[in-house]
Amino acid sequence: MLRRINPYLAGALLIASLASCNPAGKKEKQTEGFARTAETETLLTSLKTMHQHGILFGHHDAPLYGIGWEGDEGRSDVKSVCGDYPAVMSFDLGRIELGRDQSLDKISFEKIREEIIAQYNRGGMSTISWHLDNPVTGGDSWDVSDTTIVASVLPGGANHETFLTWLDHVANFMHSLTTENGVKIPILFRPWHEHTGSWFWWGQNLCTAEQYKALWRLTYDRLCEKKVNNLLYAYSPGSEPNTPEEYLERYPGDDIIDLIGFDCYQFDEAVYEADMHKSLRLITEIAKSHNKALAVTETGYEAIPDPVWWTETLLPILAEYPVSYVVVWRNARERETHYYAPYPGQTSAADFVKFYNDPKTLFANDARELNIYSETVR
Ligand code: BMA
Repeated sequence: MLRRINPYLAGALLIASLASCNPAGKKEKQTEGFARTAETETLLTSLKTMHQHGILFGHHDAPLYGIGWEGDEGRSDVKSVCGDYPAVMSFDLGRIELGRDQSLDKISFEKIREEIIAQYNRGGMSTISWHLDNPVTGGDSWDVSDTTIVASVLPGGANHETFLTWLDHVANFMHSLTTENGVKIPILFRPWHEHTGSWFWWGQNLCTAEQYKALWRLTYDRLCEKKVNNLLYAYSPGSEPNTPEEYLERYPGDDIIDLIGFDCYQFDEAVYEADMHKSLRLITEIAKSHNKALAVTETGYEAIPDPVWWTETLLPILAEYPVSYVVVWRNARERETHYYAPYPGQTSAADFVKFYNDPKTLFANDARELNIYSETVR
């Protein structure tokens, strides 16, 4: 937890954030007069320098539901345990592409929009993933019955036009994320994740590297064309890559990607620790040479059976690297053991309070204190 900001550090950060907003810094993302909002650029600077303060803690679907509850106003399992909201909230847009009102996890997109606005107003940030349906079979993201899906949505493919309408639903949602004063809320968008495995229709064995990169380019270009100017973009493979070459094999390009990360879950502790260190070493090196922010975009230990997992497994690993944030996955109210954050009375709850009290971890109040969207204050 951050208790106070070092004034020397604050000065250095101010200079860093001003530098990032000069025209040269912005040039990367300018496509014919189109530029991202100043708050979005500042959030990127904040993420790049966040490790000097600590690690933002995040939880997927945090304010929407938890163990034994759904839709309660102002509630989050993390907050019930430690008294503060996560600094990062992760949400998913799966099924928005179909024009539906509810996500694949049966949450209304209107509610997600409200919670993203609330999270911004309390000084925290939001990231969005997209478990979209399979556009050919009508199955879900995990329908890997066909290896021609990615090719079919690219220019010239049979489903290209339909897919553009899917991207437009995403664009409309991103545009709708504005405060009552009309401020566009910056979002870290994380589509096409875990592609180094083969469980999603955009995965490793389901398309070529060129097709995967073209899918990213199409996504990015369409959203730019629709003037979506409040997005940062995250590249988020699994922990499969062992070398920089493997990690970058399907990397869409420095002009698209702002933050690099990976998804990695604990099953066996020794394997988890080895994979986390390997992947963190890799992205630390790549983030430095490519000037990107870095994060652990998804992690966790399902049902957290280890009472000291937070302070004896997760935190010691993260503390060795310049990580901006870490997100643990959702506390599903509909799948009994599918939860990744503690709730009151859960085995690891006391250890989570210790984790929260550690100066290295940052929650929503810390994010507000750090003013992650405002260069003048930073
Ligand atoms: C997965 C699981 C699914 C869920 C999906 C999107 O990892 O939690 O139950 O539908 O994420 O949130």
